[in-house]
Amino acid sequence: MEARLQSILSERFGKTLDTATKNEMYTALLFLTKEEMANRPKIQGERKLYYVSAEFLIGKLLSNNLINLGLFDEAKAVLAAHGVTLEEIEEAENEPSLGNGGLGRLAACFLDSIAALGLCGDGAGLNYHNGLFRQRFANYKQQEQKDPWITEDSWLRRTDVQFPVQLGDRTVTSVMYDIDVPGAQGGRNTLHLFDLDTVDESLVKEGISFDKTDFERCLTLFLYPDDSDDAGRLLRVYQQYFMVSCTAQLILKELEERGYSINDLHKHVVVQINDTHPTMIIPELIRLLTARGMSMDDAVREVSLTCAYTNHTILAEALEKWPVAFIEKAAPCIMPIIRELDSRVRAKYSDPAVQIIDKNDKIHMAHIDIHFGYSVNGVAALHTEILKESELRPFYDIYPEKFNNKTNGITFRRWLLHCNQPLAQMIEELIGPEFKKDASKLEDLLRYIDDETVLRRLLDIKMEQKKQFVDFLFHTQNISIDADAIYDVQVKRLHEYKRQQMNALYAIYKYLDIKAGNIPKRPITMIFGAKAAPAYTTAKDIIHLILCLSKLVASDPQVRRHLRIVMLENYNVAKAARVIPACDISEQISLASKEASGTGNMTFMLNGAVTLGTLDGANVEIAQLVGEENIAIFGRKSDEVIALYANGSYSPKAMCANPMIKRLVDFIVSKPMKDIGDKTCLERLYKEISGKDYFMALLDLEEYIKTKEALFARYEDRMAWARMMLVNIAKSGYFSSDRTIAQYNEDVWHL
Ligand code: 26Q
Repeated sequence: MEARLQSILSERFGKTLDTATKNEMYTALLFLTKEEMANRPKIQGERKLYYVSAEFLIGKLLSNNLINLGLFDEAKAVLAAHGVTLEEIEEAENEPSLGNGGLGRLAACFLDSIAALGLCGDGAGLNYHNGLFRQRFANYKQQEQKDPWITEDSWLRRTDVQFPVQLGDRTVTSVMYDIDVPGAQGGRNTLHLFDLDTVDESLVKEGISFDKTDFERCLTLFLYPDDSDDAGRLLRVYQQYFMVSCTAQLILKELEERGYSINDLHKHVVVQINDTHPTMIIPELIRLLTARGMSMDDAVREVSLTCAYTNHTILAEALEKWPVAFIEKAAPCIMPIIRELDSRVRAKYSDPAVQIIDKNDKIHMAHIDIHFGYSVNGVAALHTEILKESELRPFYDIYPEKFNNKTNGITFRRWLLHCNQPLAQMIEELIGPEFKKDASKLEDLLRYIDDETVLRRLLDIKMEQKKQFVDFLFHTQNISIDADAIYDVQVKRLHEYKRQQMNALYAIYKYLDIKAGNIPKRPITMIFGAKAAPAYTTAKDIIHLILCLSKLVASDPQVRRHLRIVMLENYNVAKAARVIPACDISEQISLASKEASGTGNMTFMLNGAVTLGTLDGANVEIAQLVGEENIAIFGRKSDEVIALYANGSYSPKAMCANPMIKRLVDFIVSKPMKDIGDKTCLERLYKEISGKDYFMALLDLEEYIKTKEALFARYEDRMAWARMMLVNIAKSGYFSSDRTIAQYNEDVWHL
């Protein structure tokens, strides 16, 4: 490898490994890795999966690719011999933030696992020129900046594959870029990202706003452009139709190249629809098949046997419904097909709840997937049960055989082998290397449950990771924190149902308690990281609250020794890989029934954090695996919450009858807070929480505080804590995305 790197550096930059800059070294490694991947055979199969998704939150790829190519250790050694670390080199890589959060990161983990299992499956999505915005803090508020990531040398490979797509009354020509996905055991798959050559990056001037009228110039400029206006919403439909039309044309082109007939589509192709954003692939495939001479009946049947749908959310506002007029304008070719599908449903079922086009002329995208796909899955056991019993109940009554659960997972190659190398090394010393291929082998760690030397090493590794994080935080945000404190971490997208505001109310509780003279046994560092959707006012107000609290605490010499509140700026995949290995307590505190699964909860567990959480999403399965003595569970159960919504009896005003709760909520608009922050934002948030509290942050607040205090107390018995860490790591094997993908393949894909 050393010789090849030297030759790339000399050819391209006239440099050597000792004279090259870090950027040049990165580029040399990028070239070498791309060449290695290109030399690998494509994974082949009789049946091919297309995982279609509007998001692929792949994050930086260099280390992940090196690991899968088996070149990671060698690369580290070569660099070390020249006085640099791979970590330093990786800083030169831009992070492709091509996703919002969980759903996009899941798609990236899945691509890694599909390739690792040697399954023939490609991803298909859009080549956004800007990822999710870059977050900056100014005046204790979030500001959004564009986040371009494509440079002359990147992981993208331009292909000569082009397709015509009719958008509105114009026909555009797509261009396809490919990113190789190497499998950990050999071979490679591909992520296909579609784009338009006419897209004009100079359209973006200030922040992230741009003229949305000319879709040929702005189609793939941004991931989910702000949809607070009609132009934004319409652009999103253009994006979705463009994505699925290109994918459908690719599928049929490859089917033909592989020598199969369109009449056998479902025998050779399976399409996994990642939430409803790619739903239009169903009518588009039907359209293309009928255009090739297939009858409507046959096309509908063939496509229905080919497509499978995953639901990722039960929040009403996230269930996509598009006005007929939008589809008519943006994707006129498929509107007749959607009407045909709607009339087929009407002919069979009279229940308005299962119809595709409702009485307000809105198209329910999920209904298309459920009627005209062969599989519907939720992403954690509880979530799937809620889909069957309440959210999608009328559909479950019609098609019980279509419903199945696939509990999410994460790729251990990125979330252990890469991000926590000391831990991976220790595990290998203790139980051998098999866990790298079969994560369930991690259970062998339980042999060491009473081994004090092992437990102490576990604590030492955590301390080492915390020190690294201390350096990182200082270097990136100029904030100094103490590695001896308890690190209590909540990092995820900002949403009221995830209840960052409840955690902030805990911070107020702790602040006031310390002011009253109750000094905690050990300092506590509360770490937050979250981006708020640009148009989501309450979410932005919660960020403002956290940043103001952070300032209040940091500037109080009496308090800051015992409590710190840190908000990570621009939380992304790279920052996750830094903070998760350093975490002691993983905050998974969503309102029960609202978090479909969560995947951060799994990543923290794998890295030896103890979960403080509600019985929501995959937390339920974590609790079953580790046992109640190795997790801190609190709060109302999902059925109680569902009942509260059903009978409308929840009232934040009633909760404020508790003087302790009232005091914490009132503090949001207290003088010390208004002296720091923006009165309008704080008052608006106060009104929201004390008057509406739609996601019931106050409901579980008291129990949350008690449970958290008790968990902090348990931290003091270091051996007992290390034992909890060990059990969590040992039991996390179930959450490997290799397991999830094996189950999709077994039950749904049959590749
Ligand atoms: C909806 C309507 C209009 C425009 C956009 C959307 C939209 C955009 C993004 C709806 C949903 C999303 C993203 C959802 C998501 O990330 N869900 C998360 O998926 C994870 C992987 O399954 C789960 O672990 C999380 O629990 C779930 O919140």
